[in-house]
Amino acid sequence: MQPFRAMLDFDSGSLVPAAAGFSRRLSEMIGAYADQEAARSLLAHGDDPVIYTGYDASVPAEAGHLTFRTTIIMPGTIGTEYFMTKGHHHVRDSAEFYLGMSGSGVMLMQSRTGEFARQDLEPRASVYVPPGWAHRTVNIGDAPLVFLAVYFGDAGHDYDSVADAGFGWRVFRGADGPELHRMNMAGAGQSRPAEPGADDDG
Ligand code: S6P
Ligand code: ZN
Repeated sequence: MQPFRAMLDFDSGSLVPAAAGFSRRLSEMIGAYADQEAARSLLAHGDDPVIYTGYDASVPAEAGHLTFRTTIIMPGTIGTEYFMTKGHHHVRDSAEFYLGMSGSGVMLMQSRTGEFARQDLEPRASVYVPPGWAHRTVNIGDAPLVFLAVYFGDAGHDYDSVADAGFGWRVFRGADGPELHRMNMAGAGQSRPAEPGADDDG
């Protein structure tokens, strides 16, 4: 292939040229949210909101390449839990680089041995996700959260491990703003508020 350049719009998240766009609705990730009743009630009323969209760069999904994509997470909540990505491990444990472009968010990260970390994602903030850390991004603002992710072409995405085990922490809208809750993994709806530091264990 030939060298190329692509233009990023930091406000809209557009990537030009892009190979493809993607979008994820609530119905495609209903199990991700703690308040299953709220999620099912929305769908039952014919409301299946787009939670996030994005654009993929034209890079082969092959070893040796660095691919990249933008994501735009809409503002909103399911119950009181903020809109977020499904979250994944990479099939081949490998690092990833995130860059905040606009909006205000939080990255939740969890290692294969159960350690937890979170980092705020905002314009000009870069976040490094080490190999073996599952990651999920949450929009805690009132505007779309836009960011860039750069990862290995052959990294692959494993969504099942996250869907099966869940994330140990969730972010809810509280009376005074976002609250990070440690989840009781035995019951998805149970939680207790907590305010761990960025590198506290879960
Ligand atoms: C790719 C990177 C992001 C996410 C995107 C959507 O490795 O982590 O581009 O793919 O934010 O999230 P998810 O969990 O649905 O892939
Ligand atoms: Zn990733």
